[in-house]
Amino acid sequence: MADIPDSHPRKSSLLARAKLVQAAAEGLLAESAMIAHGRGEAFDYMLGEETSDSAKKSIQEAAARLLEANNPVISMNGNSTVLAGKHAIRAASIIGCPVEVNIYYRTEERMAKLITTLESWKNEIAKEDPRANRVEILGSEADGRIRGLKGPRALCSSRGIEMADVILVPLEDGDRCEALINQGKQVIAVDLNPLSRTARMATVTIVDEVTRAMKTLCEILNERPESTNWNNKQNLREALKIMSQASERV
Ligand code: PTJ
Repeated sequence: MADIPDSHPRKSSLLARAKLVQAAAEGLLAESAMIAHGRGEAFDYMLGEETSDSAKKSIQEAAARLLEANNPVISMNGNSTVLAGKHAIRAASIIGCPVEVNIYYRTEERMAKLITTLESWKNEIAKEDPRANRVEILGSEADGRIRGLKGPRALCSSRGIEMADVILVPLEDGDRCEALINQGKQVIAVDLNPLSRTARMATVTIVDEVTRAMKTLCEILNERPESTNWNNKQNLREALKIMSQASERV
């Protein structure tokens, strides 16, 4: 990994890029992963590359809903696994839920590599926190279906996404988010673009960079918050307001 001094103002952004470049070379990512990440970076610039107060509130709501759920699950794709896979396992250890690898551009090779990566991080984390031993990494048995979708995008685990009532899906696509909502599930999305279809369709949208959001989620889960009467439109408007105030930083 690149040797970047701590004083470099763009250190975390450069480290994230280096991780993605390495993961792409190892075959973990979709071909368009970098395009998606670049779009995210542009929105993050507008946010000042920090977790806003309104994003913190959405993370609190997400934590509460995951803790109150009967069958919660954390769904991970290529980018989110590489950037925040360890935090996902830590969060799942606290919630007591599985992590499911579920990717948009599905190949059996990528599925296997992502599952192996998460399994090895799980074993590492379990040395400090034995609760991680109980976190199941699902995805290899595609024995469930997301109704309303066709082809490989509909595949999921019957013990994960198919039976879940609350799903945390970082970097989801709009169609799948809509299909999950249509099945009466609560979808918690992490998406830096507050105008994406996913952001607008989700029950709770965390407009924040996935690494920061998942780290903050782990901290907030330990505070055991309670859910509220959440207004997601208002939440998205607050994110857009922060972005529109970026002109004040010029
Ligand atoms: O691993 P796969 O096969 O599931 O494919 C993953 C990608 C990301 C390539 C696929 O899901 C995709 O094409 O995604 P989109 O439709 O480009 O959407 C990605 C969304 O995530 C965009 O709205 C971005 O703004 C947002 N985004 C990108 N990077 C980050 C992010 N949001 C939070 N944190 C990020 N680091």
